[in-house]
Amino acid sequence: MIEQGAVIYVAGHQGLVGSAIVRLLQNQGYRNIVTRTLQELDLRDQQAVRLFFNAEKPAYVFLAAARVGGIQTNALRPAEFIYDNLAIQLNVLHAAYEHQVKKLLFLGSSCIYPRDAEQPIKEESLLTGPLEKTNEPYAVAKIAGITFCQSYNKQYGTNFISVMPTNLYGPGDNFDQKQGHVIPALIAKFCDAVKHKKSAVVVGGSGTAYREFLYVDDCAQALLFLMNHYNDSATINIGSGTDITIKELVDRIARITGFEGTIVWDTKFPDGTPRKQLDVRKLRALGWHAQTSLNEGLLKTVAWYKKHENK
Ligand code: GFB
Repeated sequence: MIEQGAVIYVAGHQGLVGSAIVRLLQNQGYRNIVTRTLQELDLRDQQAVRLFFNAEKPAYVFLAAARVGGIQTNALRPAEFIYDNLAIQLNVLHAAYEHQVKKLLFLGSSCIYPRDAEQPIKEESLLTGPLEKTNEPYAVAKIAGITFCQSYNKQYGTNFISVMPTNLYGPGDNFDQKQGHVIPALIAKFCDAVKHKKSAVVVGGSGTAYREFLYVDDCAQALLFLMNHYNDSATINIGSGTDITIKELVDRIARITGFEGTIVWDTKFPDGTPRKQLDVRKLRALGWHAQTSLNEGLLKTVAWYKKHENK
């Protein structure tokens, strides 16, 4: 278990997952939480990262810093996705080893699995088939991070665990209608349409793709649970265990935001991988399962967005 007075570094504390981890650690009474904004510490700068670890000497690290984005931003910025994610991982993981960090949790993503993996996707499916093209640079970077953790654990005896969450959403997400993932992008679109009394909302794809979603505060609970109870080099999935079609998701978000106009499907927009539901039996066997239903999570996220949208 993380000792109450331990120095805990949360890399990426202003992002969706990082901010949820900080909220949870604070609620649990941890007081020695170290964070740095991008302006204070660019994790792509190896020397700056080394100086930071030397100064702060964290015992535990949650590596939740990454360049992330929805399907379209992955397609538009492949070079930034692979460079930034590889650079961040290389610098933080190596510095954690050099500075004898007690334990590090590396955050991957469900998009690391083969596009046509058997559903629900088991951890063992990794590298058994071609990746989904729309987010291959990001997936390759994350797979490199997993191999990095496993290699350092083997050669140097580090304790770096690699966890693979499904699609996450919730307070603190990026609600940009173009750059965001599907749930925040749709919430922003529908709230905007209701606010400005628009008669139609354009949504992407065919609506036939399936996606699994996990509320980010549930994910933070799982991350702390694994930091305290999981010490194996093998990856472990984190998910809600259920998935729905994008069409069903669109209908739910329209209903929750009170939009009653027309929904227009932009079928030129990519559907991405047809399905990527995670097999979460390994995590459930350890004693953790998600608490927040999709409806409850969507209600909380829409309320949060309305309160913060013009901040
Ligand atoms: O979250 P998302 O953008 O990415 O979800 P992925 C895309 C799915 O939602 C596709 C549909 O099937 C889209 O056709 N969709 C419908 C929309 N309307 C919209 C919209 O307005 N915006 C967006 N973004 N999608 C991501 C990876 O894949 O999964 C990331 O790109 C990361 O790197 C994340 O791994 C977990 O779920 O397809």
